[in-house]
Amino acid sequence: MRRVLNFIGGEFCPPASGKTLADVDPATGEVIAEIADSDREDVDAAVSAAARAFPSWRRTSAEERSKLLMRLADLVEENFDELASLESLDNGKPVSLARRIDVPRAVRNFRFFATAILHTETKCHPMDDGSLNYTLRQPLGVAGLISPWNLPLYLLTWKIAPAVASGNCCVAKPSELTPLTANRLAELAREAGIPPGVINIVHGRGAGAGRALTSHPEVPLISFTGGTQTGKDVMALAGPLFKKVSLELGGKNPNIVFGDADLEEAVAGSIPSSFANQGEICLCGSRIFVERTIYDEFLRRFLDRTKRLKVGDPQDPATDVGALISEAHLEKVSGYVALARQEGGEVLCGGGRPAGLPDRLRGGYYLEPAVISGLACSGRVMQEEIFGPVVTVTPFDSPEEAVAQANGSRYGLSASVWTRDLGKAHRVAAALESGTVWVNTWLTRDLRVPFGGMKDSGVGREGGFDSLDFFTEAKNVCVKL
Ligand code: TXE
Repeated sequence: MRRVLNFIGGEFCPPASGKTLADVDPATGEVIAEIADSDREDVDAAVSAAARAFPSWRRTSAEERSKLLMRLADLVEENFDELASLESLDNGKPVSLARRIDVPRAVRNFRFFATAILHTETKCHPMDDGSLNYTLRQPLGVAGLISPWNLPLYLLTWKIAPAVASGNCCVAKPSELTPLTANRLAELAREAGIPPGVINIVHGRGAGAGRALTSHPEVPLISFTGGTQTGKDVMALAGPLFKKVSLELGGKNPNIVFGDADLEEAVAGSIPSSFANQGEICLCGSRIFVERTIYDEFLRRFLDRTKRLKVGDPQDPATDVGALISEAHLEKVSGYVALARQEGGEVLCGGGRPAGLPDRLRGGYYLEPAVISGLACSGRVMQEEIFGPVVTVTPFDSPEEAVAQANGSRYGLSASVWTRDLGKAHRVAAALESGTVWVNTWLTRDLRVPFGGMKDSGVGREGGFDSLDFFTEAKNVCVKL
């Protein structure tokens, strides 16, 4: 049985309490690892190690920090196959997806920020009397990084890379449901020669290690990705301590298909935006709105493709949809399919357990991708984040109606718009209440752009120089001449 220990000050160590949690393979329901169930004492030790490493790390030249992070990126790449298969094992996602998205993105995260810090600029504000104001951007100290289970290594490195590249040391708390790639990353960080204490990883539950980190007085900054409800708790704990906080929370994203869209492309693009990673991506377009003129034809083609998706063994390279993260989550997602029926919706396909799974997968958490129509936009199924392979389809008659339906949500993370009319695309994009709008695409990510949500989808923006701004403090120096 694998043992996942904390990584503090460059050493692997068990939690002070000796307590552990079971890590379960979602594909089979079997326990695959025993992980540290850390609490305040462990977080204190990790924060102390980070604080000890900080004075030297902040003085380390940007060139040297860059070199070390590039080495870490190379090591992640050299261990590509192992990391992809660990991610699939731990999360239940298809290994093909981990190979296509998760691991390559982890490599890019390190390379992107390792090189970005070599190209920073700062502002100077000269005054009429000749005095000069210039802005220093300086690291804050110990960054607290809390990441979820859906894109474990991808989102963990999205936080670690800019935090340490800009001169902070960090204490990261990965999700207790998916600790394996974080643990491997700790080994690789040591191998890359990242000095002890610069990257610390504490495993355990949100209520224990997560809250201890969020409320730690020596951690001036928290970057959190996870559920909206948890985000409220993080904000409530961090607020009175005046921490800098960035929250990437849930989504209930609209996917709007206009009658003049390239229908085949819109259908093909709507399949991954609905079901990639079992629908467990905060950016998934879980509410599809289709112009009535093409509604029937869109639905026919979309259902046809959905039914052809291969649900099953995440380690099989041919699998499109793997297992949901946990039994509790499967119950939650299935509960929404039942609720959709109660709310008067029609489940056009899926929503049940796939037939014909091999014996080995009997205990796993599988759900056939579900397409639901006939729901009111104000009902719970169309308002609450389901975070599974469940999508709703709703007709609309005008751009104004599409925008009103799309914006009729407390979330505002991302949106997709499919149309050949460029003017309409711009107008609709400007009117949508969401942090990202994709036109004729989904999940096309440029790491330089601001990324984050409006409304209940979060606070703050990360990505590119927004990340480097977040992980540094601006200091104005005024020189009287
Ligand atoms: O996430 P949590 P959960 C959504 C999705 C999902 C729901 C709950 O709808 O069904 O959130 O998922 C740590 N203080 N998303 O419960 O709890 C936790 O240990 C500090 C959307 O798994 O938000 C983990 O490391 N930390 C999302 C991380 O927070 C706490 C991705 C996220 O866990 C904590 C995941 C606390 N009080 C779920 N409680 C996205 N936007 O991508 C938990 N944690």
